[in-house]
Amino acid sequence: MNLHNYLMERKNMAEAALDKLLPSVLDTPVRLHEAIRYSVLSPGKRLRPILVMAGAEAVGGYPEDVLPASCALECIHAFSLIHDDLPCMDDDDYRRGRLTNHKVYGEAMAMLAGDALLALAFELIASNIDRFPADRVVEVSRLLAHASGNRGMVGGQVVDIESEGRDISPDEIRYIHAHKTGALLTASVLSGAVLCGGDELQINRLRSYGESIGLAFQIADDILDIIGDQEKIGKPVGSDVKQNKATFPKLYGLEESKKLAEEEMRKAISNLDIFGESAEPLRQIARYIVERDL
Ligand code: GRG
Repeated sequence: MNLHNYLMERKNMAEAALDKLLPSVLDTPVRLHEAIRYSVLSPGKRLRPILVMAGAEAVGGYPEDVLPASCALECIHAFSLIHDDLPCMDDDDYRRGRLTNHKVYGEAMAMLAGDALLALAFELIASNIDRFPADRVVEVSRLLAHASGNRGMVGGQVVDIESEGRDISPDEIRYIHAHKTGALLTASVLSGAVLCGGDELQINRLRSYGESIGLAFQIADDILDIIGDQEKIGKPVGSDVKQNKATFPKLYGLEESKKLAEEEMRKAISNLDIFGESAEPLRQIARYIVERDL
C-alpha cells in the first residue's frame, strides 16, 4: 500500500463529498453559507474524514458508504477551528494559509458559521439512516456528541484556557490533549467502524488506537509549533510559546516529546494486531501522524 496515494485518494473523495453536501452559496442566507464553505473547503489534511474511511475499511466496510459521516467529522473539526481562532479564544489571524473566518466575515458570522457546522454535522449523521441500521446511527450520534462536548473537545479547550500562564502537571497536559484533540480523532475512527458493523473487540481496539494517535498527533503538533515551517503549516509558528500554552515540549523538552510521540505510535499500531491487511491504512496513518511536517 502506498500511503501518499491512499491519503490523496481519500482526501479527494472527502473534498468532493463536502462540496456536494455543504450548503450552496446560492441559498439563503448567502453570507453564512459563504463563511461555512470558506473555512471547511480551505486547504486541510482531511485527517478526520480519512480516519472515518480507514476505520470503516478496517472492519470490512467501504469508504464510499461513510462519506456523509466523513463530512460530518470535518464539519465538527472546522467548527472547532473557527471558534478556536476567535478573538475571545486564541485571536488568530491565519489558519490553513488563509485569513481566519472572523477576519473575513466578522466575529458574529464566524461564531454562527461554527454553530451551524456543528448542527449540520448531526444532520449528516442522521442521514445515514438510509444506508445503515438505526442502532449504529444512534451510537455514532452519541459518540460524536460525547467527543465534541463537555467531556470531549470543549472540556479539553476549557482546561487548556484555564492552564494558560501557570505550570501544569503531566496528568493535566494529557487530559488537555486527550480531550481537545484526541477525542475527535478517536471518534472519527470509531464512527466508520461502528457504522460498518465492527464487533465489540474491534471497537475496543480501535478506541485504544484512536486514543494513542490522538496523543501522538497533538505532541507532534506541539513540536511543529516550535520547529515547523510556517509556509507548510499555514499559520505562524511559536504561537504556543507566545500564549504561554501548555505543551509537551514545555513540560518534557523537545527530544523527550519526540520519544513520547513515537511510543504512542507504537502503542497505536500494536492495538491493530487483531486486524489483518484491512487495517494497513490505519497502521501507516499512525506513522504519518508523528513523521508529518504539516
Ligand atoms: C467554543 C463551543 C465551543 C467549542 C469549540 C475551540 C474548541 C471548542 C476546541 C478547540 C479544538 C481545537 C482547535 C483543537 C486543536 C486541534 C488541532 C491540532 C487542530 C489542527 O488540526 P489539523 O492539523 O488541521 O488536522 P487541518 O487544517 O489539516 O485540518
